Amino acid sequence: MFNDFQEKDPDRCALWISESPPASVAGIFRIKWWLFPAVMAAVVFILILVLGVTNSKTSTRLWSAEEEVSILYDKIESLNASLQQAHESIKEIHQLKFRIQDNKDQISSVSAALQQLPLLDSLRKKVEALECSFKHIIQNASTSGPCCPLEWTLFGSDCYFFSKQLLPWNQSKTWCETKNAHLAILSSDKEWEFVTKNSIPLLYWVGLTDGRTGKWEWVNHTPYTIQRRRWVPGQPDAWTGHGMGPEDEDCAHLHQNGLLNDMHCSSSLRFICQKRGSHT
Ligand SMILES: [Ca+2]
Repeated sequence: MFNDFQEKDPDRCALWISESPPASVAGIFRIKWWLFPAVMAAVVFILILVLGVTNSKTSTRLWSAEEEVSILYDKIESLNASLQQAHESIKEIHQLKFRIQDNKDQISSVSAALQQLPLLDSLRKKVEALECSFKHIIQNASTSGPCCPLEWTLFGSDCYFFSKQLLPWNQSKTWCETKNAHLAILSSDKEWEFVTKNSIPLLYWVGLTDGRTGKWEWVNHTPYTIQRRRWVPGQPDAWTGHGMGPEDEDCAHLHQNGLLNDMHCSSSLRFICQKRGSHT
């Protein structure tokens, strides 16, 4: 029966054969021939993709690491600069310390010198007393009255110095003070007469001003009442047209005729110092 079926329906048999043909060795070989390179190409492609992605990730990581290294390098540079600056600051501090020490030594020296000032003043008075004794011996004087330094003139119990140097009023005042004296304070008529006899016909500052309070006073702050007969007529006039500054004329001087005039204190004139005579 089975054979009948094969014989009676050959087309059907052929169809069966074509639907399920037996795999031949050549066919299998052809399939493997193109399949293997394709698989290999796919593998290579995948490998390239994987390597590419991996490489990309590695590159990103390397770039990030480079960035971090660069930042770290900048920080190290900054730290080095800070350290250098700190080093310089330490050097300056050391130098400052030396200077402070040097100033301290100088201050100590000045302090020690200042402590010697009373001794120096005492020595100065002794020298003046000795000078006074010598003067008495030279003059064969029997009295032991007051004495004046060289170039100073004795009148009464005071010594007067008529300068040849010209200075502004304030500097004249200071000059007198360095000689333990003051600008002349004229009290009595005899004193006015003595001083003007020595001052005429030159101009000399005296110790009279209204610059401190607006009222005339002597340099020891003793109030002064204006006596017209002692002043040049029309003075003091507090003139402001001198062009020597905003102040008017606040300082008094003896004019050529021995009378007083107010003048701008910055004017340079001769000056008269006064101090007590020394005793033996
Ligand atoms: Ca005047």
